[in-house]
Amino acid sequence: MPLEFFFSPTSPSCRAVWMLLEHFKGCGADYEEKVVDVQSGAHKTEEYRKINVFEKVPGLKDGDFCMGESRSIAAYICRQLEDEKKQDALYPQDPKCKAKVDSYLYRDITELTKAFDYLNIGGVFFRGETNMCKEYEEDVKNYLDAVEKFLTENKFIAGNHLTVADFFAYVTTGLIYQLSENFEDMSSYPKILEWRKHISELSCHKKTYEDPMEMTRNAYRAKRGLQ
Ligand SMILES: N[C@@H](CCC(=O)N[C@@H](CS)C(=O)NCC(=O)O)C(=O)O
Repeated sequence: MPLEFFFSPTSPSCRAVWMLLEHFKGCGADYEEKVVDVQSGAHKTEEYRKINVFEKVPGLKDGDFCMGESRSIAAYICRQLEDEKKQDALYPQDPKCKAKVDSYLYRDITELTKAFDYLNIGGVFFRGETNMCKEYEEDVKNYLDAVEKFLTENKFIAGNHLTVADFFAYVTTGLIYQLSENFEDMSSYPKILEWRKHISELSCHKKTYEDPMEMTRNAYRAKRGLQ
């Protein structure tokens, strides 16, 4: 039975997991896409609560095992689909390598929330507001500086090979870079640009990142009255 992935294609919380599943699909591990219509409240039904009791996307079903929370879903998927002896695993077994990945994943929860606050995602999409919240701009810059530093020291976020941390960091940095007009010029972040180019060449990129992100960007800009 393939893994069943419950998600909304435009949700930033789902995107890294979707990229990961599509990446594994490219290596032969299939999964089933189950789109959850969050707009119509499909995540608040009795049926969906069996997948994720917190009524959030993403959710995952593996036989009769169900779980929520994107970062732990990503770790679980890797444990199920990766060869445990693999040296360059997306979710490493080695305690120190795994700790570096986990360390970014935990931090990413805060950084994604700050990016949401800065972009005023709630206000723009649900309350008719058109402003970003500039008071969070410094936090967002500090985050990008930290990512630039990681990528100056190593080729990827948590070391010298691609891991799940890269998928999550790609989504969070991308929200800032692609939605905020104040970060369109990323020339002071050359390592981030080089790393993003590398990830954009993965076969999962167009379907699970580029196309849905373009929809998100168009919707966000239209709501803010920008062209
Ligand atoms: N920490 C959770 C966050 C999930 C989350 O907030 N998902 C949003 C979509 S981006 C959602 O389900 N929103 C629906 C709601 O809150 O009613 C994760 O990473 O999985």
